[in-house]
Amino acid sequence: MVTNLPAEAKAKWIKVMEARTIEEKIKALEEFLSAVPKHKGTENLREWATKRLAELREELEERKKKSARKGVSFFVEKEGAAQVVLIGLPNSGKSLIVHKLTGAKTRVSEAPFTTTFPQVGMLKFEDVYFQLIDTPPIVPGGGPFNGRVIGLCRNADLVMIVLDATRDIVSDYQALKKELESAGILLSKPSGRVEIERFKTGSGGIRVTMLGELVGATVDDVRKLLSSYNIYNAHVRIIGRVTLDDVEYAIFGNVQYKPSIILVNKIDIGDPGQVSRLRRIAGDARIISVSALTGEGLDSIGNAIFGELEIVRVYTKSPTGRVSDKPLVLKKGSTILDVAKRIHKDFVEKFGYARIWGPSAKYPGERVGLDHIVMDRDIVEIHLKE
Ligand SMILES: Nc1nc2c(ncn2[C@@H]2O[C@H](COP(=O)(O)OP(=O)(O)O)[C@@H](O)[C@H]2O)c(=O)[nH]1
Ligand SMILES: [Mg+2]
Repeated sequence: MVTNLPAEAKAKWIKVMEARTIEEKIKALEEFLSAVPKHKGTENLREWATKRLAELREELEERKKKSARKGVSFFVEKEGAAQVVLIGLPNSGKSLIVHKLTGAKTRVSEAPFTTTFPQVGMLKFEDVYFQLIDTPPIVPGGGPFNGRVIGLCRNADLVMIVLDATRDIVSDYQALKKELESAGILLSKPSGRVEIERFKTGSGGIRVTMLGELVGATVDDVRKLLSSYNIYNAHVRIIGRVTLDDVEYAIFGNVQYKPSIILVNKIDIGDPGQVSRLRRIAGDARIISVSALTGEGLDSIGNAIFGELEIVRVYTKSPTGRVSDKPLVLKKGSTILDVAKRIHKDFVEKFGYARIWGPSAKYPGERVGLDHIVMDRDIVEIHLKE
């Protein structure tokens, strides 16, 4: 159901979009929320806006503390091939898992809420590193760290959900999933996606590119919806199957898909029989049974992360022959153009041709252009124009 917001609320949302500082954003969001009428159609939106407000307030607190040098920041700068955030209820074993996988000195304890700050470690997988982040617990329905931990998830490349096999893993998983979803983080791939690129100036109007289909709505409906939010110049991309609701959510920018992996921990003492029940409700999420205590199952985590991230490794080779031993890590579907950009900003302009060895090459040393799609373990040699 489209939210059917009154013009007043839409005008307030425009203020939210225009807010520059975090303080302005908080104030604008508060005013927006009070202008949103309470009915079934706005329920998700109100819940999302309330959570976003809580996150922003916590972030503001965080910044104040930081500037007063009283505390450590929750934000973690990305390092390595990907950032993976481990989340879970208190005592599920997050800290012990991160310690076992990375050697990081996390705080492990029987007492809940032992971890109060993100703790970072690097997990080596073949020739790449993943950054793992141990976090304070999430408490479904409301806990002191929920907002900030969810903020970490928003920024991460992958979320690892740690469940405790001595508890009811199905209901714990559902509770965590709900907590993330109501904050706009989806764990299952949506059937479609909307991208809205707004232009502040110019008079290009609303351009809609269809890379999929609009279900139960027309392009004209999209235009009308956007103009009701005072958006008159924008490029909208419809990817996959998309409803008018999805377009409205894209205006709010509030839903985002995150790849995830489920770890069923404490399998040494828990009930392994529950895993098949979890599998039935967890869609296509990958589930790994582990014991942080005995080490069982931990070996397969690196490979699972790699597979879930849909990344490829490409090794560059100089025309004189040396192949780099450190790969470039790129999204699946990347091309020679992306490789060239990564090596040097001038490489695209000066690009002549590339030679390629490995899985994507028809024959070793095949000569290819900028649009050639690379595959995992390719070796690429770029030749510049004379
Ligand atoms: N038997 C068993 N105990 C575990 C396992 N993983 C963690 N624990 C214990 O569970 C408690 C909580 O672990 P911790 O890593 O601090 O959990 P966190 O709160 O999620 O970070 C500690 O007493 C751990 O020793 C496991 O796989 N098996
Ligand atoms: Mg912990």
